[in-house]
Amino acid sequence: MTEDSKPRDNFAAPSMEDWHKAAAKSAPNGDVSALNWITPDGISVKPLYTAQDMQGLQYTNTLPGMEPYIRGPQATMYAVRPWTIRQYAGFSTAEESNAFYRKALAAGGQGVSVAFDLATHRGYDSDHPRVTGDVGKAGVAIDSVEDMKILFDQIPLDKVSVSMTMNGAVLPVLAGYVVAAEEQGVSQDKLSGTIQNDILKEFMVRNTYIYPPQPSMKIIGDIIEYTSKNMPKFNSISISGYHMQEAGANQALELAFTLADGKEYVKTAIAKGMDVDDFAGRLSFFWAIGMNFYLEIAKMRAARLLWCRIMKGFDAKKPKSLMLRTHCQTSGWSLTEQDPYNNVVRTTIEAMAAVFGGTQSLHTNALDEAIALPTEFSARIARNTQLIIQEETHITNVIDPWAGSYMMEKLTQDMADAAWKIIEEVEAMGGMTQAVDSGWAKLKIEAAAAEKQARIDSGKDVIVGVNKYKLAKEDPVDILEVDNVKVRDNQIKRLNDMKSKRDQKAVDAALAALTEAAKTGEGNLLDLAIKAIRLRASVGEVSDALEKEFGRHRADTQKVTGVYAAAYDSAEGWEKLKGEISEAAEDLGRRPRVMIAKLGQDGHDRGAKVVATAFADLGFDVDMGPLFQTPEECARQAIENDVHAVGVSTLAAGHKTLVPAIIEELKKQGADDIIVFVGGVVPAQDYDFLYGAGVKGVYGPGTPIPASAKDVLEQIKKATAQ
Ligand code: 2CP
Repeated sequence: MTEDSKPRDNFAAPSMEDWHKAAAKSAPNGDVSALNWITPDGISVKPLYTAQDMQGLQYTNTLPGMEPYIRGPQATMYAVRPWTIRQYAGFSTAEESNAFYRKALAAGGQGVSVAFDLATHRGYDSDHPRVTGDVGKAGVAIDSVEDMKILFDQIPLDKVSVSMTMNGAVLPVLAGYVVAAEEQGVSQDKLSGTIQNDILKEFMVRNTYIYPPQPSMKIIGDIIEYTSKNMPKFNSISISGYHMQEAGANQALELAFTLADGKEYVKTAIAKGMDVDDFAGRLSFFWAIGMNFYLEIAKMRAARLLWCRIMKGFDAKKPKSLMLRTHCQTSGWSLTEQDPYNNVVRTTIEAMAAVFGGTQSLHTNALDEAIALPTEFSARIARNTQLIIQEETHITNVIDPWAGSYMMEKLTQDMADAAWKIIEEVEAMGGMTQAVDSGWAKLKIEAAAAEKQARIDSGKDVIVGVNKYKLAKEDPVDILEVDNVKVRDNQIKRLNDMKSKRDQKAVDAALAALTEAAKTGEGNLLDLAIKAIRLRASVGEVSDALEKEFGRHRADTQKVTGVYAAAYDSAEGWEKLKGEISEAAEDLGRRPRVMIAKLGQDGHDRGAKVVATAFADLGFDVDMGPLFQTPEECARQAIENDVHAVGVSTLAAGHKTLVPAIIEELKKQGADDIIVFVGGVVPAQDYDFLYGAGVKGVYGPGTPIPASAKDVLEQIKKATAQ
C-alpha cells in the first residue's frame, strides 16, 4: 500500500475533558481520581497516561548502550545476545551439584550459579557442633578445595562463567574456586563470573555475615583490589537488592538502598587508593523481580539512570564504569505453598518484567521453591520458561520495547525520584554504613514487611489460592528431601582425610599470616587466603584465623511496633482477638508470653520479625531470640524469660533436626510445660512428623497471623489450665 492509497479517517480530536466525563460514568461515585493506585512506594499510578505526562521528562530520548543507559547497557541488547540463563542451585553434596550443573548446561543453561549450605556461609566446617542441622541444607556443603574440585569437575572454568552466592565466608570460598581452577589448568586471568560479596545487605536482611561491619568492609576492599589486578574478567561483587525485596522492601527502598550500598563500596575501593575506572566496570547488581509488573520494569530502567549519575559523581570516565549491569531473580517470596502450579505463571510474568527491564542474567524460580529445593522436573520447567521467552516469542528482537510508553517513561522518572530522595536521606546520615549500623535501614524494611503482611492478611492485597480462590483440598507435590546426617558424615570423612595428608606446619603458618594481616591491615586477605587454601586449610580454619582478630558479629533484635496493627486495622476480628488476649492476661496474672526463635544458621528473619511485631500489637509479651541459637541456648532463654510458648521460625529446611531438639532440651531443662509451635516453610509431608515430636501448632506460608495467634492463645490456655 502506498502512502497515498492509505485510508484517511476523520475521527474527532480527543480531549481530556471528554475522557474525564466518559470515565466518570463508570468510576466509583463518579470520581475518576479514585482509580489512582498508590503503590507501596508512595507513587501514584493513574488509570490513563497521555502525551501530556511526558512533558517535562528529561530522559525520553535516550539510546541503548549510551549514557545514561536507561535503555540498556549494550547498544544491541538481546538482538545480538540474549541474557544469560543462570539458574541458582546447590544440592547438598559437591557430587550431586556437579551432576546437576553439567546436566543443566547440556540442556540449555548458560552459566553456573552456586548455592552454598548455611554452614559454609557462616564459615563453619561440617564438623562444627553449631551446624548439625544445617549441613547440606539449602545448598552445597563446601569445607575445602577438595570439595570445590568435585563441584567443578569437567566444567571448563575458562569457558563457563560461575556465580557464587557467598558473603560471609567469601575469602575461603573465592580462594577455593581460584585454586580449583588453577588445578584444572586455568589461570586467574581467564576466570569469568561473579562473587556476591555484598556484606552491607547481610547486616540489613540476609544475615549470613561472620565479622562486624568494619572488618567486613576491609575484606570487600581487598577482594575488589585483588580481582581488578589479577582476575580482570571476574565481577568482584553483586550488589544485591534481591534480599531486601524478599524481606519486605518496596521497589523504591530496594533500589535506593542497593545503589547506596554500591556508593559505599566505591568509596571503600577509592579509599584504598584505587582509580575508579580500574574497578567500577566489574561491579554488578542483582534485583528481585516480583509481581508488581510495571514497577519492576520502571525500577530497572531507573536504576541504570541513577547509577550513571552516581558514577559521574565519582568522576568515572569509562563507559563500563557508568553502566549498570544486573542479574535478576524472580521473587521467591511471591511463590505460594498453596496451589503451587500457579507459581509457574507467577514466575513467567516476573521473568517477562526482568527481560523488559533489560537484565543481563536471570534465574527463574522453580514452582516448588517455596517449599523445598527444586526437583529435576520443576527445575526443567523453570529453565524452559526462559528458553521459551528467548527462542519462541521474538521478545528479544526489539530493544527496550517499553520506551516511549507514556506510562513507563513517567513511572521510570517517578521511581528514580522516589529512590533518589531516599538515597539523599541516607547520605544525610553519613552513608549506608551508618544507616545500617544504626539499625535504621533494617527497621525501614521491616516496617514495609509488616505493612505488606497486614495488607495480605486483611485481604487488601490478593494472592490467588492463599487469601482468595482457595482450594478446598490441597494435594501435596513431590519434593526433594535431603538426608542431612549422611551428608554431614561424608563431609567430615573427606575433611579428616584431607587434614591427615597435608603439611600441618605450612598450614599453621599460612593461617597465622592471615591472623596477622587481619591485625595489622597489611597485605591482601584474598591473596593470603588463596595461599592457605592451596595448602589445604579448610573453609572453617580460614574463617577462624580471621575471627581471632575480627571477632564474630552479633546483631541486636530491635523490632518495629504498631505497623502491623495500623495496616490491618479495618479487618474483622482484630479487636475481638485483642479482647480475648487481654482476658487471658487477667486469668494468667500476666500477658501471655511467647519467644520467637531462630535456630541453627538460618538467618531468614523476615517472617520471625513480622510475627513478633503482629503478636506484640495484639497484646502478647514477645521476646525475640537472637539469630543462630542452638536448641540448648534457646531453651535456656525461654526458661529464664518464663515464656509460655516458643515459636520456631524455620525457612531453611532444618526443622526435622532442630525442632525435636528444642522440645528435648526444654524437657531436659525441666520446662516441658512450655509449648512449641513452628512457622515458616514446612512441607505438608512433615507436619505429622512435627506433631509427633510434640509440636502444638504448625503454621505454613499463607497462614494469616491473627489465625496463628488465636491458635497459640488457645494452646497456652490449655497448657496452663492443666
Ligand atoms: C552481552 N555482551 C555483549 C552484548 N550482550 N556484547 C555485545 N553486544 C551485546 N548485545 C557481552 C558483555 O559485554 C560481556 O562481555 C559478555 O557478553 C557477557 O555478558 P554479560 O551481560 O556480562 O552477562 P554475564 O556474563 O552473564 O554477567 C552478568 C552479570 C554478572 C550480571 C554482569 O554479574 C552475573 O552473572 N551475575 C549473576 C549473579 C548471580 O547469579 N547471582 C545468584 C544469586 P565482557 O564481560 O567482556 O564485557 S542467588 C540468589 C539467592 C536468592 C541468594 O542470594 O541467596
